[in-house]
Amino acid sequence: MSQTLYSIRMRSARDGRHISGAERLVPAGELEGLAGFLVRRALQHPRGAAAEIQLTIEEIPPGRLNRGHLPDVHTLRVANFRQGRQAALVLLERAGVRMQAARQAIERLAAGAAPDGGCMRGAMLVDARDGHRMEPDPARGIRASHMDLDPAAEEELRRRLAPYALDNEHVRDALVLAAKVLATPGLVAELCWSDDPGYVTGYVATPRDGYLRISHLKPMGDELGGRAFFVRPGCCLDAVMEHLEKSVWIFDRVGRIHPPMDWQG
Ligand code: WAQ
Ligand code: MG
Repeated sequence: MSQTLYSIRMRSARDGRHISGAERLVPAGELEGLAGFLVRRALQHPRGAAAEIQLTIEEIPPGRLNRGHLPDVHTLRVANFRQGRQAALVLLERAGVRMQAARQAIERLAAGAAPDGGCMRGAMLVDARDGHRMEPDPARGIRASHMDLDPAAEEELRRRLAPYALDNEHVRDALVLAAKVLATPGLVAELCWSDDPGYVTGYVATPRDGYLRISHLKPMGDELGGRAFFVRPGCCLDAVMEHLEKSVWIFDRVGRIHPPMDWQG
């Protein structure tokens, strides 16, 4: 892909409350159609129609493009969100996050990690050893940005996800985001569950195990969700934030999609 790419990002809100965000990297010819699609997505969101919608479009200098691969996908079936959070704890600890730091992050997301008790617009940055939060703005958090799938990889991903009924926007977007997190030096794991009240599946992503879906990480109807990026202690915070928000990544290879299995806690 040698043509110039543009970053297009959408962010929507109502009364200052974050509703949704999305972003892609596309050639100029796709910007107009995609802008319409993203606006429609903001207006028809399950968390409510947006009152304010921001679109940002910027050209990407070709020299800034990095290429990478998506993680392998595993699906762990749990009986309920409590068991799911227990599973997340175990998986995070396995990735090098101290038990207490993992537990605290889960509790913060469950309680609403923003200062007003709602969802943050981005992610918490959490020290993997002592659990302290490092993002400069606890309402905004850190937003992973400037990443997308190569068109051929997107087609391949959709083909591989479809037999498991996983070919939806939540999964595709989250996989791309997790891939960028895993490509960020200094991050040891990510924890995520959605803020969409009807979407209860979340995940833990780690460099070694890949993208580990957990069938329930919150109760149905809950509007609180969020993300925690766990940082290796002593690592350079500025470089981590710069990489997550500014470096440009196209993922052109797809990982394996494993059949679901029951969590054996
Ligand atoms: N960077 C950092 N944090 C973000 C970003 C971003 N680009 N986008 C969203 N967040 C944070 C923010 O706090 C949201 O409230 C929270 O994550 C959830 O975002 O395999 O849909 O877009 O079945 O609601 C995961 C499971 C779905 C997918 C996640 O997240 C699967 C999802 P949402
Ligand atoms: Mg959402």
